[in-house]
Amino acid sequence: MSVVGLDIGNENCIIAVAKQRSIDVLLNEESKRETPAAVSFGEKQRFIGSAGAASATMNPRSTILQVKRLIGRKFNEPGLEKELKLFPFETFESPDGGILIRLQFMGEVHEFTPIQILGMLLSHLKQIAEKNLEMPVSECVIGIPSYFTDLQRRAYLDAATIAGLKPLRLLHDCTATALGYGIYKTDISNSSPVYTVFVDIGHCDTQICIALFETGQMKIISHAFDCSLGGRDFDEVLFNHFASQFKERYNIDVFTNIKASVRLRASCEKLKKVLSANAEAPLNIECLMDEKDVRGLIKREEFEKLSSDLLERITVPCRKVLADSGLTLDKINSVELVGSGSRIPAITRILASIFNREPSRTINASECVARGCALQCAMLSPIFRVREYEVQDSLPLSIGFSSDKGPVCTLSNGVLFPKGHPFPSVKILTLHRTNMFNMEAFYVNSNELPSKLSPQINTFTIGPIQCHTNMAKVKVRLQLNLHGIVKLDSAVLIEDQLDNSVTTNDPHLTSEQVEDKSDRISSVENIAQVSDNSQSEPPSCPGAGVARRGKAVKRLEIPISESVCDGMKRDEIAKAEEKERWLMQQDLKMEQTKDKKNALESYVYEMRDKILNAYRSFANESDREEISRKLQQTEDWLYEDGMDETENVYVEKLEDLKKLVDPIENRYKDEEARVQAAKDLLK
Ligand code: ATP
Ligand code: K
Ligand code: MG
Repeated sequence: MSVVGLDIGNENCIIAVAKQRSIDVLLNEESKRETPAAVSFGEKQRFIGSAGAASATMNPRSTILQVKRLIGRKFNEPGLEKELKLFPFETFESPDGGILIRLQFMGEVHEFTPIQILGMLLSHLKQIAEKNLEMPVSECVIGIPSYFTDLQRRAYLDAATIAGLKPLRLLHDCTATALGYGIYKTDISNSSPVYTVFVDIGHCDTQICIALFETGQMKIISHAFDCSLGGRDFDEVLFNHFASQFKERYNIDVFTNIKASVRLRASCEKLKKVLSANAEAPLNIECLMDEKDVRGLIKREEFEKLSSDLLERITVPCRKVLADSGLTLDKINSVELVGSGSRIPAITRILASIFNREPSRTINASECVARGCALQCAMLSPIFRVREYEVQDSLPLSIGFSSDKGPVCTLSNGVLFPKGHPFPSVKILTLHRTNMFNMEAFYVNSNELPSKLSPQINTFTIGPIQCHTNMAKVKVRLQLNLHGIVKLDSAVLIEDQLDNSVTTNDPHLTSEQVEDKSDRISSVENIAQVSDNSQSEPPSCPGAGVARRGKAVKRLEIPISESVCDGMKRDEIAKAEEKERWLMQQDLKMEQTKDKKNALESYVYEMRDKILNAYRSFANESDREEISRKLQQTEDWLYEDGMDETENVYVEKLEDLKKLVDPIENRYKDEEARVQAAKDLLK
């Protein structure tokens, strides 16, 4: 069993693995630690990761980048249109209002959901890990942005299923970073708690959290974010600057040309990186558009002036995370800066002024999320022993419950899990119901939600209820699980035949009102940090009755069902899995074909040399001529008609050549062996 942590970035993905004594980052097929989050569809196969990024400029319309941005989002969401315009690939609305990506693949039009594309990326990372570790990989922990909604979290799990992965936890990026930081920090004494701010600026977003470290544990105090502020936005500033400049200077409109836009954006990103280390940076692109070469230059100062709005925006989540934590600045022990988007020097300056101290860069800025995830995976995995260390996350978005009769009376106004609530956690609600009913989970403050996503989470149906008295209680067990997903664990009917305390004969008094009177506080049991199996209540098993003998209390499991808004249905997932298997098969076939073609090519080169040198004396002139001619023929064929053949054709060609060469090769080898034997004798 493997213990793997995955950081799926909008730009780069990292795979970390927990070993006995360390957390290692795995290298991809190009021996790189970062794998681009790119899925490209070629004429005959897909190219994913490094190979995918390599075809991004050649094949922009069939190369999907930043798919993470599209997960769980609605096509008509406010603000999304602007974002979709930045992508060179085609998107449109799916029948259920989601996003579909349409592209050209193997000479046909294909449509994929963002979840499917994410599944492909995950599957590629899985393959890299399996190759490295030489064993199957399925258990993992995957980093997610803290602002992800329930739907987006479920989408990640679906993508993982499609890829054949089993996430033990979806872990907030910042929490992963904080965990990796805290567990190795040995200077945390019993007496003084340590508060650290983690700022992660990635390609598309900014996430911030404040963590409290004490001996043997870490608690996240608050999360804040700007879900559309990252390195990409700084690239865009440069892109707009140069595109406008080139319009005037060269009379070309890059905005209207997909390929030119892709190339200019890529150059602007490089330029931005150069500006992080230099006071000015040049831009040169050959033949950008209308066969014109372009040149430009920008000073760091000017870049900072152009990005002043973006820089100002970074202060907003910083202030929020502090306000939500209830801490004053003097309580903060350090500010840790991670995410490669944070390498812009002006960002450090801004953060220093807000937090009143120089941010530190003691953590590996690009690998910390994956490393933290691998560590969490090790902690959750039964096969691994990790030092006792408690991790408690904080809910970033308030979750409420309502039932058919309006908000469920809990803390206030239907909020069951308020923002900042520790999780995982379980709550048991006691409701006075005698008939089947629905409960709905929703995000309470839609203004907390990124880009005004739908506040709906899902609907639970509880019932039918076979109730014999009018004083029955229904105990509903709700869980905010390790992934931050809301689950209805079970519903139990409790008929207490002796207890008359909640009896009411007033037919106008509804059960909700009864509950209001008697259960306002006591009806919500808070069970923080409960693992799944530590509860005494039996797992839900529809219809199964549990009667406690000797007591006049009857407990009966009530059937429950859940309908998730806009989630993938089981058969849709199965279909996607099948498609993914087919695509993998296709890729594999092409890879094997390439291998066979390469084998033939190298054989030709090797034998051409050998036949003139090593094998020369083992073949007569006419054989040599015949073989040389055949080798030349094959080489010519490889560059012309044989450029793009099937696997079998290459195998057959190689066999044909071998038939000619093998007898000679065998004579040579026999002679070699004889010589060696003679040498051995003389020793
Ligand atoms: P996200 O967290 O948004 O999903 P990600 O994890 O892939 O994305 P990172 O790898 O943390 O993002 O950061 C990528 C961003 O960092 C890109 O915008 C890239 O241009 C930027 N970047 C990388 N190196 C530098 C540098 N030296 N100076 C400025 N920006 C940089
Ligand atoms: K990353
Ligand atoms: Mg990131």
